[in-house]
Amino acid sequence: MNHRLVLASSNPGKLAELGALLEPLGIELLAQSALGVPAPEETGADFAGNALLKARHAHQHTGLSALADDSGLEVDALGGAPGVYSARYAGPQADAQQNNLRLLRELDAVPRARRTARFRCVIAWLAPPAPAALFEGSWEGCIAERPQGAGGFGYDSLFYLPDLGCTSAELPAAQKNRLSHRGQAVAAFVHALRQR
Ligand code: ITT
Repeated sequence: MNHRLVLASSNPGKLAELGALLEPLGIELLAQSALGVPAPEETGADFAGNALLKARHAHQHTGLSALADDSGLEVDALGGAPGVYSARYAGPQADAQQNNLRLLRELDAVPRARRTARFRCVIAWLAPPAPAALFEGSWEGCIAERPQGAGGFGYDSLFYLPDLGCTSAELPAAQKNRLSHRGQAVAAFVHALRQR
């Protein structure tokens, strides 16, 4: 395959994972920041709305086909929070460590059996004149009582995978990419790209 896409993300963790998944397939990703595209305000009501908004914004600024990833963590005991607010759970300028601390605080009194959660990812692909297309993935786990592991980004050090006996921050990058919400959404996107 030989495709060039602007990647509508400013998150270095996502850029690294999407690059590792797509570049070996001959899909060249240009980070929107390298093309001077500012990050848009994420005003969508759900992951799909935000993914579409980001893809449209990057396409409008560059004229290139665009790919966007909107993702986040849904915790059952918190009614699905932080959800679309995952990146700014502890405030608009919060970093991953502050978000993780807030998550641990919110779950302080919640026992292990009720700490179930999932990562969700929606990828939007906009390559006019075709209509925008959406691809989804989700990854089940639970929230650990303390951080473990240094890989990945965001909430990975708290996302415990009972079947594997470790957090997603303890997985080699390639294994996380094979299993993750993002890896699943990318696989569906690649399948659709091959059909076009
Ligand atoms: P862009 O919008 O620029 O892509 P963002 O970080 O603002 O970057 P989102 O609004 O989609 O992106 O928020 C996603 C957040 O969800 C991210 O910042 C992490 O906190 C969390 N997240 C998503 N995927 C994750 C993963 O694979 N591992 C850990 N945390 C993840």
